[in-house]
Amino acid sequence: MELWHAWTCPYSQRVRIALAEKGLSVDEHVVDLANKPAALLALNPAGGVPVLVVDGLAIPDSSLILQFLEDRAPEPALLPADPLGRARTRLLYERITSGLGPHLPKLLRGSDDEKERAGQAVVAALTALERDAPEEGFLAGPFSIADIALAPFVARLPRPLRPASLGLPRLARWEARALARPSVAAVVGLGPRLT
Ligand SMILES: N[C@@H](CCC(=O)N[C@@H](CS)C(=O)NCC(=O)O)C(=O)O
Repeated sequence: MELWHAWTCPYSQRVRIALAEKGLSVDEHVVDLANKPAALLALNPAGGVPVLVVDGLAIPDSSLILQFLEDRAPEPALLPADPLGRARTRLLYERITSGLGPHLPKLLRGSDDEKERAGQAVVAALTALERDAPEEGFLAGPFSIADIALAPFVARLPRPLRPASLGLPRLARWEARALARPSVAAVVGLGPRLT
């Protein structure tokens, strides 16, 4: 398998965390998004990362890649075994992705006005997540794709928008547990900054 990714792209980081959890190795192609190689555009004309290439099939989206990895290597599982638990976990994953994902680029690179509005949206999304966050363990019980979705986003937030600064105690404790997990620490804590 080949993975095209950018070090600081949270969606690429999701895939790298899942690969580490499952003990799978890939040939890595690190992309500078400001200077996309033609080979990436051939695989994904939209030019985005991550892209996982398996036996000639290019899978150009982190959610689809995580689903493929779960099918290819079901153990250790990143989804609960029961259908309802799987549905709950996937709903949480989608809520995290749609609640935070669109705001991060604006928070990091937007105008002052965009930053302000993105910050408010992030506070609203994290405050809503706090209501459902567990006292212990991970977001859906055992470590899962929901934690993999949220950890790279939270790790990129400026300190005033991190759960502890916002007075969200359950999410703050979750953050400490999630970022200390070896697969997460290795991916969100290290690496040259390209984007
Ligand atoms: N829905 C995609 C989103 C991926 C995404 O937004 N990737 C960004 C980098 S973090 C990207 O490649 N943007 C295109 C660009 O910068 O041209 C996924 O989940 O994989």
